[in-house]
Amino acid sequence: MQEEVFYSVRMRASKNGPHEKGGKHISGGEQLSTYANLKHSVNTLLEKAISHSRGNPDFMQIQFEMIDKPIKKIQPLPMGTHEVGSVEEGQSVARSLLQKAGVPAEMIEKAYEQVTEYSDLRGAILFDIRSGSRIDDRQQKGVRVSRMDWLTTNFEKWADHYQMPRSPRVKEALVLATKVSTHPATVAELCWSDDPEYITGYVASKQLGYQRITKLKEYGDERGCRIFFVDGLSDRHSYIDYLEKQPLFVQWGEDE
Ligand code: PML
Ligand code: MG
Ligand code: MG
Ligand code: MG
Repeated sequence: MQEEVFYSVRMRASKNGPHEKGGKHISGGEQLSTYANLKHSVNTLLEKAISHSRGNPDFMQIQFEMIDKPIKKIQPLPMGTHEVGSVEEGQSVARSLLQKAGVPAEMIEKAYEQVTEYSDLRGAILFDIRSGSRIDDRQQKGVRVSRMDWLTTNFEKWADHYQMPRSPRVKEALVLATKVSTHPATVAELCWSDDPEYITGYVASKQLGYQRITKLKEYGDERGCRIFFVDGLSDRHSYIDYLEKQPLFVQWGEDE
């Protein structure tokens, strides 16, 4: 039987010009799609970009390209939720989860000192837990994790099973966190949204799973965060290549 061919479909949208000309990041998105479904994928990403709480974009790009490598399938990280009453409580839960995942306390503090500096990047930063410094070379862009998805029917089964909303946001975040944590050099990820109306974030790692924290910033705040804490990264380029290029489907349970 012939394997089905998939396409990576990517969108980025910004305001006051394209990102590379200093525009403000509005939205980004990733899909893996069959040829027959491309129209639907492009529309989903278009819809995401033009109805966004960060504002109306005046630049948007959607592109697709055929995937020429076998697509890995991996199970989603197990999930937990921490209900917190304040940002302070949420951030203290985040710090203790990061420590549990293996990030030394002083490195957590170092990363937090740099959080605001990186809060308007559209991608993630790679933070080395030995040197306490950012080690990607992507400046204002950051690293964009790409070529991943979770088939909607399978995701919805997962969501119903765990009594989670069938939210594309949760799906996309869990897909990304699962992909990132699967690489052996990743110690943990810390993330909260740059969308002003969304204040739940998470800490994720292979051991801890995907640990949601219900309040990591105040409503209205457009400063987001996405840090990958990495260790023993002898080959930074192959790590970034994995994040950007390795195609991967998250799949829950046994069903096809
Ligand atoms: C984002 O919006 O960019 C990140 C959302 C992270 C949290 C999603 C969740 O509720 O689990
Ligand atoms: Mg985004
Ligand atoms: Mg899809
Ligand atoms: Mg966002």
